[in-house]
Amino acid sequence: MDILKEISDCIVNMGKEEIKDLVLEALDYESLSVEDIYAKGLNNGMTRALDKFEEKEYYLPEIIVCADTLNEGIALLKNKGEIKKDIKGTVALAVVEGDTHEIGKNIVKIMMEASGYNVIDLGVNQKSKDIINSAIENKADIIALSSMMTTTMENMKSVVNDLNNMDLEKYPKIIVGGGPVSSNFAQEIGAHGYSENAPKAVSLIKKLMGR
Ligand code: B12
Repeated sequence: MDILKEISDCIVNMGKEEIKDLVLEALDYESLSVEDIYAKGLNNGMTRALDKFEEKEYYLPEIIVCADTLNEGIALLKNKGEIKKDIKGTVALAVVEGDTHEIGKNIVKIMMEASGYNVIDLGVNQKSKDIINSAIENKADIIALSSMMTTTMENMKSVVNDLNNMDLEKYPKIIVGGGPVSSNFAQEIGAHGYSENAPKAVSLIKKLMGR
């Protein structure tokens, strides 16, 4: 079988143990380029895995292992040269002020990076002004906010209001997520979107960015 197809299948099949040998075979025996291995092998596999999630064939635990497998492959390629990724956009990702729950935010980050977005991870317990300043500095297309507590989700509203009160040429779009957050809440505070989990967050930003 074509080695690039084998790499792509390995991501879809969560072959965390096998991916290293396949990528090394593609590099050392087949002398394929880093770009082809990334685009036609690794990235192709992750896109197929995310399609399976959309079709409800895969759930979050499978997607996390697929992304781990992808990252093992990417780590090997990084040692061999620059990967020319087609960066689809920049996302400034933060957990809002008062909240230090970071597991969900980290999964969202893995998924967005695996799908070709440049993620500026601002960390947890972030003040509105710091989130907005970093987003502007990094020319973010999207500000993605996470909160796991009813007591901190209100701080998402401050980010929306503070951003709207600024005089900018181009405004990043704001998306929100986390345990207590809902689509109604997102609408109420004037955010541009909500999703209940990380793979759907990727579809959401794709939609908001028109790609
Ligand atoms: C793990 C955990 C902790 C860990 C956090 C470890 C860490 N490094 O993150 C520790 C032990 C430190 C902790 C501390 C506290 N916790 Co706590 N914690 C939890 C727990 C058990 C799981 C949260 C979690 O990680 N879920 C798994 C992730 C994967 O899910 P997720 O975050 O929802 O993320 C997914 C989606 O929501 C979405 N998503 C997430 N973010 C975003 C962002 C965007 C933009 C999008 C689109 C999508 C998206 O995608 C993610 C992946 O699919 C929950 C209870 C529960 N079962 O939910 C309580 C819970 C959140 N904690 C709670 C509380 C009260 C606290 C403490 C105040 C406890 C205390 N008295 O000290 C402190 C708070 C500290 C602080 N200031 O933040 C309460 C909150 C109640 C409330 N008010 O709403 C909960 C609900 C427990 C409860 N039933 O009472 N906690």
